[in-house]
Amino acid sequence: MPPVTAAGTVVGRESMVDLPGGAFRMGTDDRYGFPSDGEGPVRTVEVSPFLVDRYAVSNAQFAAFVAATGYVTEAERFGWSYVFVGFLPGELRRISPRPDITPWWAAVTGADWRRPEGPGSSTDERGDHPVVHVSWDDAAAYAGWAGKRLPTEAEWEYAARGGLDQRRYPWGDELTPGGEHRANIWQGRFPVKNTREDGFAGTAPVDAFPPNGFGLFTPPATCGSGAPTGGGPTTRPARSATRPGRRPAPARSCAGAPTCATTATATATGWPPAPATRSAAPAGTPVSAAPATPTDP
Ligand SMILES: [Ca+2]
Repeated sequence: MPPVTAAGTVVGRESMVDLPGGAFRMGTDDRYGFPSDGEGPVRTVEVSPFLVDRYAVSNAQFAAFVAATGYVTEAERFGWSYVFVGFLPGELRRISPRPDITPWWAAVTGADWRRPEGPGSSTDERGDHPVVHVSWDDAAAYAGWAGKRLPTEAEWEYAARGGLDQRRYPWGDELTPGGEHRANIWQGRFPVKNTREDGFAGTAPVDAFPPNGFGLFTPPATCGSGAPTGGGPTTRPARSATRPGRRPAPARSCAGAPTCATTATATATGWPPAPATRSAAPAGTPVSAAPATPTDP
C-alpha cells in the first residue's frame, strides 16, 4: 500500500475512511443557520455505509489528475475566477471588477487552480494545500478519474459531523477549545483585517488541524481565506466514497461556475454554522470541491 500523505498523490481507496452510515440529525435550528438555504429545520436523515477521502483534494493530487487526463477546468476555460482582494497585489486589486454585494471578491482574469491569486502566483509551495478555483463539474471530473464520486449533501454533512450530534463544529460547540484553533478560518474584522491567529491567512495544508471523530481532516474549511478556489475561504475537500448498491445523485451545491464558494457549500450542508466561518468564506468564493468517490463494487 502506498504511503498516505496529505500532500501525496494517493487517490485510491488507501486514502479513504470507511464510514458505517446510519441515521443522523441533519441541518440546524441555530440562530446562525439559514432555513431559506435548506439548513433548517433539523431533520433525521439516514445514509448508507460509504467511503470518503480522509483529506481534501490537494494541489498535488489535482495536478496528477490533470497530467493524466489533460483536463481543463472551467475557470481556465472561462478565463477568470474570483480571488479574495486581500491576496491581490495592488495592480490586480485595482483593475479587477468586484460584485457590489460582495466587494471582497475580485474577478481576476487568469486566476485558476494553478494560479490561485491570478497571473504571477503559483502553487509551487502549496502542493499539500487544497486545490482551489475548482467548480462542481471540475470536482466531479476529478472524482470520476479517481474511480469515485462526489458525496451527496447528506453524506457530506454526516461525514463532517464526525459522529457528533447537532454540535456547532466538527469537534464540539466551542470554537477554540482550550484556546486551541481547530480549523483554518478568519480571525479579525472581515474583510479588512486578518490577524491569522490560527496560523494561516489563506489556505492551509490539508492536514494542518486535527481530524474529526471519523478521522477526516478539515471538513469545514481549508481554503479559508484565501485563494478562492474551489473552496473559497474554505475549500470543500474532495473526498471519495464507496457505496455498495445504488449510487445516489451527488449534491450539486455549486452550479458549475468557477466561483462556487466552498464555504457556501459547507454552509449549505450544515457545516459549521458559526459566524466566524461565514466571515471566512463569503458566498461566491471560488470553490475547491471535495469529490466523494462512489465506490460501487
Ligand atoms: Ca486563518
